[in-house]
Parts: sequence; structure tokens; C-alpha cells
Amino acid sequence: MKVLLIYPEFPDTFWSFKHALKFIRKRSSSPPLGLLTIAAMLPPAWEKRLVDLNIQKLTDKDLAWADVAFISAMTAQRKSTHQVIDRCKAHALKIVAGGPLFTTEYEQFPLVDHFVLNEGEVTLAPFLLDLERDSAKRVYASSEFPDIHQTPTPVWELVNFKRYATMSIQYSRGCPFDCEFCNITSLLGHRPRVKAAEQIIRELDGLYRLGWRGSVFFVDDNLIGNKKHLKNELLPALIEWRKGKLGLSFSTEVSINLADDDELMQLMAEAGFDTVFIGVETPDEESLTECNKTQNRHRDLIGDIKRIQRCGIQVQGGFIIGFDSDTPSTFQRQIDFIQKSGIVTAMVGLLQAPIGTRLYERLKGEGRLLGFMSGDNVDGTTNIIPRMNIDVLSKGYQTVIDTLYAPKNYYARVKTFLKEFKAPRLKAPIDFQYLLALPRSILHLGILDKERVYYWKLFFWTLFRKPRLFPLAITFAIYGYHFRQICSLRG
Ligand code: B12
Repeated sequence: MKVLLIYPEFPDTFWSFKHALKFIRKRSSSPPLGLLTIAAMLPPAWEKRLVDLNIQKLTDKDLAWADVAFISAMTAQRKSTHQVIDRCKAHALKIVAGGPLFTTEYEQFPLVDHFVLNEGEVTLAPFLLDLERDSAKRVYASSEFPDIHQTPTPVWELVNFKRYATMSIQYSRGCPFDCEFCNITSLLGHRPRVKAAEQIIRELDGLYRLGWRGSVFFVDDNLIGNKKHLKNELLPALIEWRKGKLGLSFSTEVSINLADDDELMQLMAEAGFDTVFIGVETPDEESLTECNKTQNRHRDLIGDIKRIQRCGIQVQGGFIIGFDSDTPSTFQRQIDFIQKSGIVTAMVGLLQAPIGTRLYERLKGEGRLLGFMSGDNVDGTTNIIPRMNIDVLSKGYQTVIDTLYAPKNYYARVKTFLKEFKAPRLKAPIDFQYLLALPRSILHLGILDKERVYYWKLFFWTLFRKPRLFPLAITFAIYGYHFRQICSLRG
């Protein structure tokens, strides 16, 4: 059997980092981990080929080669997914589909032959068995949250490393918290399920052996969901593994209570984590109560963020506007908060209600739902009828985005962050594309860009005041360019 593993294209969004990746000649941030994991669960005799539309084209030759297409996608890839399905069908290819897009809305895809939904660890084996007997059903779904100790190492060999900025691995699934708008607990459960430390070491060994020295994103919903296992098993193993090795800095997602545990922060920094994404959402207590973000309540959120930054861990943040308790004064409070926090990469979205969340059910009951979400949570759209007048909300939201990413404020935030941040000790080998990003940034941001004055101010300030953070400052200048392109596409 010849299997074509297809990952549809993401639109040009906040998270695509498309405009920034050009500076390091990369095409996409990371490869599709779901498909690489599924590939490892297929019979070894099957031939496999990966086509990630974010780095390459899907050719007629690929389609003619294959016996079957396996497609994975999230909601943001909906449009490209429909196009991929049409092309496969034009080649009379059988289609098997899985991953979050199909798990949440498979009914929208009548041309797909087989849906293997939820976690592949439970649904793939029965499908393969039925396929062998020529009696495969249309839908395989399960409400079971499997033990991931048996999850195999992703087939890294399918990946063209040169095209990606980051590699992904996954240590845990699920989150112990219960935020009203988040679908993670319905998709992956409340009890964080973890892999054994040896599994992670095996995955990292695989990447290292194949020559990967760039960054690695632990795609966990909340890495610190099971602190005990993390502190006693994984982090000590990572610290040991790192000895004598170069590169492979780590990033991940955590909850704000990381700031309560100095030992954990130190261990994470020592293990090589230099960036965490945190759902901060809002500085307003009332809105935090409304969405049941209990872990963020009654805290000095700015103080917490700075404590993490001072340990050598950069904080990226998710923010939401449009809670029922939000008022027009919320917009300025969000701006002030984000500026003060030094969170450079601030993903600010309008509240949306994903299927499977308690928010979705509540709003359905109140008659306040408007169909499906777009899948891009920072495109300024929502599937909710908000309490605030929609025009006031949309205009206020746009003002927040425009203000945060205006060069003056953006570069000020970078400086606020660099003043607080302790440079990590990690040693990385020299990568020429990253070196070349400097002259490219000088040309595009320091000479051609009309906002060049801010670039040069940061350039010299960092060079003289924080020389060890100079590469990071240039990276932020490049990110800023990407964010401005996204804002102007929308504005
Ligand atoms: C890494 C990640 C990203 C990366 C994607 C990198 C990449 N190239 O894939 C980045 C940072 C770009 C990203 C962005 C976004 N993401 Co995202 N992301 C994740 C995250 C944290 C991990 C995904 C992953 O690799 N998981 C590990 C693999 C092993 O799991 P998996 O892909 O689900 O695969 C398993 C099964 O689904 C199944 N399976 C998957 N594919 C297939 C295919 C076949 C054929 C079969 C049989 C089975 C199968 O088997 C696998 C093993 O069990 C998930 C949350 C999560 N825990 O999954 C959210 C998640 C996928 N993201 C989500 C969202 C909403 C977004 C954003 C809109 C922003 C945001 N709020 O996070 C943007 C949209 C993208 C854009 N550019 O606009 C949602 C998607 C919801 C949906 N219905 O589609 C998720 C589920 C998080 C959530 N809270 O809901 N994301």
C-alpha cells in the first residue's frame, strides 16, 4: 500500500509566521506531528510519503503514485482541506481523514471515505483491521482517552528538516483546568496523560541523530499539568540528556501557576526551556471569573510574568476580548497590561465558542451562537452574539491590535522585555540562515522599511546594553514585521 500523508495549507495568519520565516529561508514553523505519529502506527511494509502544503506543492505525480490519502487538519486549514479533497477525488483516491478539524465537524466533508477521529491510538487499529477484511466503516470515533505510553516515536525520516524553523514533540495530553471557552478538556480530557521520560529521550535522540539542532516545541496543552512527573522524571532526564549536546532549545505551553514554583522554573530553564505560551486572557477579575479561569484569579499577573522572564524563560501570551463582563474600558486596560508585561508575542483574539465547550452550550441555550468559528482566532471574527454592541467591540478590538503592533509600542514592549529577561545559557551551533537574517533584516527593516528608526534604536540599545540578547532583539524586529503584515492584511 502506498500512502500519501497530506497536510493542507494554513492561511496567512498570526501563527503562520510566514513573513518572518522568509528571513531565515524557512517555509513553515513546524511539521504535522499528528501525521508523523500516525505514520509510525501504520504497517511497516506500507510505503509512506509526506506532502505538507505549507512547504511544497501537491503534484499530480504524488497523487498518481498513491493508493490512499491520509489527511490531517485543524479548523484553520478548512479551505485548503476542501481543495485537497477535491484533487484526491479527481484522481479517484480513497481518503482517510483524522485530526481536530474532522473530529469536530466531519459531517461537513461528504467526499471523505473514512473518518478516523479522536486519538489515533484508539481508532486507527480497528480501522486497519476492518480495511484488511475489506469491511471498513465510514466513521471510527471514541470517547476513550488512551494511555500514551505506547505512542510510537514519530517518523522523523519523512520530514524535510531544511524547510522548518522548529520540530514538535509531545510529552502530555489534556489539562487539569476547566476554562469555559477551551475545547482541550473535551478533546483530550482533564487528567494529564504523560509519556515516560524514556519515550521523550528516544524522540529527541531521533531528532539529534538526524542532525536537528534547532528549537523543539513541546506541543503539550499544559506541560505542568502533572508537576510531580515533570519534576521527578522528565526534567531530570532532559537535564542529563542535554549534557555535551548543542542546540535544541525548548518551548511549550503552561498555565500561570508556573510562577508559583521557583524550583520548577529553575529546572525548566536548566532543561533548556526558553519560551512558554500562557493563556493570560484578561487582567479583569470579573471576566476571569466568568470564564472560570480560576488559575489566573487573585494574582499579580504582571509580577508572575516578570518572575518567569527573570528565570530566562520568555512568556508569550494569549488574550481574549469580548467576554460578557467586558466593557468599552476593557480595550485600554488590555493595551496597558500587555505593554507593561513585556509580552512581545501577544495573541489577542475575540472570544469564540468552539464546539464541545461549556461556552458553546451556554450560548446555544441563550440563542447567541452564529454557526462555526473561522478557525483563526485572531482574525477579528466571532461566532458569538456579544453583549457589547458588535460594532463597538469590533472597532475596539481593531484599536487594540493596531496599538499593540504599531512600531512605537511594539519596540517599546521588546525593550521592556529585554530589560527583565535573563539570557539562557544554552549553546547553539552556528546556523548560516540565522546569521544571514541579520543582513536581511538590516536591508528590509533598517533601510527599506519606513519604520527604520525604531529598528536602529533597538539595534544599538541592545548592542551596547544587552549584547547577549542581540540575536533575540533582531528576531523580535523580524516578528514585528510579520505581525504588521498580518495587521495590514486585515485592516
Ligand atoms: C502544535 C499546535 C499548533 C501549531 C501547529 C503546527 C503544525 N504545523 O501542525 C501552531 C502553533 C501553528 C498552531 C496554531 C493554531 N492552532 Co493549534 N494546536 C497545536 C497543538 C497544541 C498540538 C498539535 C499537535 O501536534 N498535537 C500532537 C499530535 C500527535 O496530535 P494530533 O495532531 O491531534 O494527532 C492525533 C489525532 O488527532 C489523530 N490524527 C491526527 N491527524 C490524523 C490524520 C489521520 C489520517 C488519522 C487517521 C488520525 C489523525 O491521531 C494523532 C495521534 O493521536 C493542538 C492541541 C493538541 N493538544 O493537539 C492545538 C490545536 C490543534 N490548535 C488549535 C487552534 C485553534 C489553533 C489556532 C487557531 C490558534 C490557537 N488558539 O492555538 C492556530 C491556527 C493555525 C493558524 N496558522 O492560523 C486547536 C484546533 C481546534 C480545531 N478544531 O481545529 C487545537 C486542538 C487547540 C485547541 N485548544 O483547541 N497550533
